[in-house]
Amino acid sequence: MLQYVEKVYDSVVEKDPGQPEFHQAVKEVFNNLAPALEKHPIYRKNKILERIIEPERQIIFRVPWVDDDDEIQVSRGFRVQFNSAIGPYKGGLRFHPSVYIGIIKFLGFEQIFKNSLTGLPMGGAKGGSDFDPKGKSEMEVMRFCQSFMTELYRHVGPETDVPAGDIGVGGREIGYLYGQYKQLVNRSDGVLTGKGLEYGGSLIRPEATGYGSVYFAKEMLKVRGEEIKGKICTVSGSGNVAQYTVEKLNQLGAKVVTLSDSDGSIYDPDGISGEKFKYVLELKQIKRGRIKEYAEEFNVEYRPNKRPWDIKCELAFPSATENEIEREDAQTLVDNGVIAVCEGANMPSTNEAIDIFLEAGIAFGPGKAANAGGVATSGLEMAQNAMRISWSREEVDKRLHEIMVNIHKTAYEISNIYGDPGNYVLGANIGGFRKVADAMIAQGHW
Ligand code: NDP
Ligand code: 2IT
Repeated sequence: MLQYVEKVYDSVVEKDPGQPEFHQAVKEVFNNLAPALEKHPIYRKNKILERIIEPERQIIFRVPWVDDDDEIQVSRGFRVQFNSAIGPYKGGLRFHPSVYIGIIKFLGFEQIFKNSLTGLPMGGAKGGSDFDPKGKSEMEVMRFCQSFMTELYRHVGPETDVPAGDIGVGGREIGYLYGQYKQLVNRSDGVLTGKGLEYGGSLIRPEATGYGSVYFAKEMLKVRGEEIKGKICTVSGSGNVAQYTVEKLNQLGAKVVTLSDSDGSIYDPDGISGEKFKYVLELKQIKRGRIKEYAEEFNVEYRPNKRPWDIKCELAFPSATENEIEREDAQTLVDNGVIAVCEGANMPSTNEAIDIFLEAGIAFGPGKAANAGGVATSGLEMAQNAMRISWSREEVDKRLHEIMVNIHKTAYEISNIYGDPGNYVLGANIGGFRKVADAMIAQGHW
């Protein structure tokens, strides 16, 4: 890292020492920016690094709610509006007990560059709560969402900040949040994305992150004269992103042999497809059960507390959470002959794991590029809401596909320009950064 870049990075750690995930995300981006800063001194002159690491606004609020035993519970709510240089703040909400300001800042920081890469006018933000939806009744989830929006509504709006889903926030939660927003402002507008189809949602938004991740993998493989068809794939997680990654991989003729959740993973060497895939959707979307039940239902191996990465595969799609591929997992994947790793989750690989992938010369799709299909399709939902129309499945899917092809092209071309062809980490970081930095300069010093 250039000495100057290192100095700015050190100041981040010094100012907020208790936020390791945020430091990790900044380091990953900063590692690649030195050559761009040398080539374009205007960024340093305008103090872009010093400005970009400081969120424009951070909101932390009390979320009181009443549980089914009539007890008052108090959760903590967050919205970090990180950067609005290229458009209204945009990014998901995460409900998970591990949420604190450091997690929201890492996700918000990633979102700035990811949204820039989509080519759509969206700034970066993230929010959420330490509320744990697991094991809560339908009414408890509803009351929590209503209380959360009772504060959040004054900070968001279709031209200001447009939240969406992330871990623990899917169609059900977006519905309750939207209902409460409408009660409070007496307006039907596109303040959230991931809405139900009946009230302004977009076709393909539920599928978009998973589909997009596979479209990105397809482009990376194309460069290497390879294809998805016939490949053995491991997928982690079993939530929204994992489910639609599996669906698209099956459609393209690959075989998916693993899924996981925070309790463990399943290994099905015959492939998770057909009726078995339908069972996963029902298990996770309706029953809200555990992935262990799949192993019991279909008599396959359940591996308690184990991630999928020791299972031999050609393509790996980490789609659960941050830091789920550590150094040893990365080495195991490489030793077992993995060709491509495509990040459906945000920051699933540690920086040490990324180094192993890059050194091994495999195709590595970093999250901010590979999982951008979700937010890109959120951008398409915003566009449809603004026009008061809805596009067909085919129309949205075609646009999503085009966007993923373009993100791949941008990242690949930039990796070439900077002399490290096929390094998508470098390509995505510089590609995402430059548009935001140029917009910040154009709009003056604020
Ligand atoms: P879901 O809540 O639908 O699913 C999350 C999955 O990951 C579950 O299987 C969950 O298991 C598992 N998981 C969550 N936390 C942990 C943990 N600490 N350790 C092990 N497993 C865990 O979320 P999504 O599928 O929407 O999100 C998955 C990832 O994709 C996240 O990193 C998210 O930020 C990212 N992402 C999501 C997008 C979207 O549009 N939804 C867009 C781009 C990225 P369990 O049920 O046991 O908690
Ligand atoms: O991490 C992400 O890009 C998301 N959770 C989706 C954000 C969005 O606004 O659709």
